[in-house]
Order: sequence, then C-alpha cells, then structure tokens
Amino acid sequence: MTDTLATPTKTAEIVQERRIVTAIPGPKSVALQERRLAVVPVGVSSALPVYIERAHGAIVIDVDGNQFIDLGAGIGVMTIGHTDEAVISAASAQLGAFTHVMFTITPYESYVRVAELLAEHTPGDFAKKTVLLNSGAEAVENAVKIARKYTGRTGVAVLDHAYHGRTNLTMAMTFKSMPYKLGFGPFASDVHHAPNSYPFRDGLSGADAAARTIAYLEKAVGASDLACLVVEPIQGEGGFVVPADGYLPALQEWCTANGIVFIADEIQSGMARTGAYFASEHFGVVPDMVLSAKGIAGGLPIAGVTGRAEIMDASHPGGLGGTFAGNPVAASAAIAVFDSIESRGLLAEGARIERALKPALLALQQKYDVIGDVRGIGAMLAIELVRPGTTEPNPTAVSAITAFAAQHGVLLLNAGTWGNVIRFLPSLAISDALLAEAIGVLDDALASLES
Ligand code: PLZ
Repeated sequence: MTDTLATPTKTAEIVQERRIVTAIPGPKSVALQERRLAVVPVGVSSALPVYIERAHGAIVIDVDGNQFIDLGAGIGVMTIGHTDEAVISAASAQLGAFTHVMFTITPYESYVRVAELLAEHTPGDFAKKTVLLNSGAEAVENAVKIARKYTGRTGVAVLDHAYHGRTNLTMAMTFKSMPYKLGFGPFASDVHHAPNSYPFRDGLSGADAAARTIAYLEKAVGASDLACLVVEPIQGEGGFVVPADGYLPALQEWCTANGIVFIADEIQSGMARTGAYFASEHFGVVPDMVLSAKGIAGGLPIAGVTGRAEIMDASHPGGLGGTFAGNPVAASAAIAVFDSIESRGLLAEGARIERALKPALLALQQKYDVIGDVRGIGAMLAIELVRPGTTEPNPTAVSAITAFAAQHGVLLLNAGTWGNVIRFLPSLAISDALLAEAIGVLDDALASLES
C-alpha cells in the first residue's frame, strides 16, 4: 500500500506516517543544495538541507520521497495543518476572482472580515480596529508606529530574550545578537531592553520579576517617555519562556497607570496554538494591542495589528498601508482558518497535544538529566537542555538531538538565547500516534548522547 503512495499525486493522499527511504539529505536534495549555494546567499541558511516537495497534515515529504513528522510547522505557521482543504479552496477561489487591487486604492470584503474576526477573537470586550500587513516584523513596526502617534512619546520597551523580527526597528527590539543583529547596525534608537521573567533561570515570583522589570524601566528610561511595552506572552525564539504567574498582569497594570500602550506580540503564541485564540488569555491580561501573523492564514503571508479603536485611529488617513498588505488571497485563507478553528473545534486540540506530549517530556526529564526544564502550554512546549547537574546551557546536546531526529524522520526546531532549547510546536492536526512516535525518536536521540 505504501508503495503506491510513494509519489502521491494529491497531497491529501500523503499517509500520516514517517518514512525514510534515502540517506538524509537524499541525492535530489543534495543536488538542489548545490544549485542553491551558487545563487542564494549564505545569510539565508536552512536548519536542514532537505528540499520539500509536498506536505499534508503533520507530514512533510521531500524530493527524495522521505516523509518527516513535522514538529515545527514552519515555526508555528501551519497551525491547522499542511494543505488544509478549507484553506486550499478559499485561497483558490480568491485566486480566480482577483489577486490584487490594493486595499488603499479600492477595498474588498475579505480585509474587513479578517478585521472583524480579529476584533472578535482577540482578548477584550471593547471596540477594536485592525490594520493588516504582510509579515510579523511589519506588524511590530506598525504597532510601534501607532503607539508613538497615539502617545506622542517615542520610547519602546522590550524584554530580554525577546524576538520581534529582522527589519531595522525590530532588530533593535530583538535580544539576541548572533545571528540576528551582529554587524547589521546601527539600529533604531530609543529601544530599551528590560529584564524578563524566566522562572527556570531567575527563580523569581511573577511579582518580584515584574518589580525588577518596572524598576529597570523607571530608572533607565522613565515611564513618561515610553510609548509602549511590547511583550511575547510566551517567548518564542527566546526558548518558549513562560513568565511566572502574575508577571504579565503586573506589567499591564503599570503600563495602564502610566499611559504606556501594552502590546502583546502573539505572532508565535497566538491563533489557537496554546488552546486559546491568544496566549494572553492564559495569563489574565487584556493587551491594548495584539499582533498576529504566522498561523493566521495557513501559510499565506498576512499579519495583523489589532488594538483599541481609539489607539488604532491615532494615525491620520494614509499613514498606514503597504502594496501587498492584507492581500485578498491571504485574507481569504485567514477567514478559512478562523472558520476551521470554530467549525472543527480546534481550540481543544492544544490541550490534547499538551496531554500527549508534556507527561512524556517530563518522563524523559526523569530519565535524562540533560533536560533541565520542561515547559509550555498547549501545542507550544519545550525542553531546555543543560550540562547535567547544572543550569549551564547545553547547545551541543540540542544540535546532536535535532540532527539525530532529522536522520530518523522527525523535524525538531531549536530555540533559546543559548540555542539550548528544543521547541515542539506541531500543527493541531497531528495525531497522538505521531506524537508518540516522535517521542520515541527523541528518547533514542537522548540515549545516543550518552553512548
Ligand atoms: N515576533 C514573536 O516569533 C517570527 C523568525 C524566524 P516575521 N519568528 C520566527 C527567522 O529566523 O526569521 C516572529 C516571532 C515573534 C515577530 C516575528 C517576526 O515575524 O513574519 O518573521 O517577520
């Protein structure tokens, strides 16, 4: 049976199974890699030089016919699964209707509908408005732009270990120098990095960590100079760092008291990944602005800045936009993703994935002392690797494990300021059986470290 499926003609025919049939990378990938090296700069690197031909659900299949269990979902983009029928049909229908007219010239309904859906599903019961953009970084840029216009202030506060993008302003906001910033400056000014809450490393309560963040910002900047504080409710690239209880509410309270716009960058944590539409809900905060991208449109590029109407309306007409921003094909796909989450009850899937994965990861922690911490919510889980008996980061173990997993048909992503975190952010379409199989490979990978 599997033979006939070796070259499936339709993505839906891809059986949800792991299957390695060549060396990794296989010969066709090796040939493509050679072509790529001649024409694509080394600055654009790939975690694994395996070239993908098609994908469905939680499986990606490469040009050599190898099938991988995808635990990264393109860094949290394919939240409802690869080649989802609803996304394909919505985007295809829009392709045949019109692909571009430019919303700032002649508008169309799908943009408005996405704004309605984001207003409905982001936290908070107040009037909200949304501007659509193309990428996460562009959403962050626009959020800062709007917060500055609204407050008449210029200071931007961000947290240590944050990731907000690769454009000039967002490089300034991103914490980690290598590979994101080194040699790419000078960076935008008036961006201030404050200590975050990182329970595994600082051992602080939420209240104490918030007091530390606030004291830093008050001393180093001054609250009245800050336009906004941008936080990822669960830090993504920084290593799926979940703040201690009470940390985010204390920050929000301080922002509100001081007229600082409280912005949640939910580009990685949002859109049903954690079992809630947006991770802010787990922490009891209602941000003034929520930023979304990645998972909102099944892989088509679109991003949103959704915020309190009075803040969003601070910009003069014509101040916000962009040629492709809110592209109709991507907007149609986003509507299909929202509809699928509702009609298929996908909000429950985050909790299912947590139930399937977290106890297994905790069991591995008991077995292997290289795992210092297991954390996360829903389908946003991670293990932080250390030198056994210490909290010293262990990126070497992460590299060895992700390489082993790739050879055995499991795509695992790293993360973390020290590159010592493995994050699990599969699509919500992944089955418990595939998760169990991936855990088996992870167990073997951990065992191989000791041999
Ligand atoms: N904010 C919280 O996670 C994107 C970047 C991967 P863009 N993270 C993955 C890479 O190596 O470039 C991200 C994020 C958070 C902002 C962004 C930026 O989103 O769509 O990549 O611009």
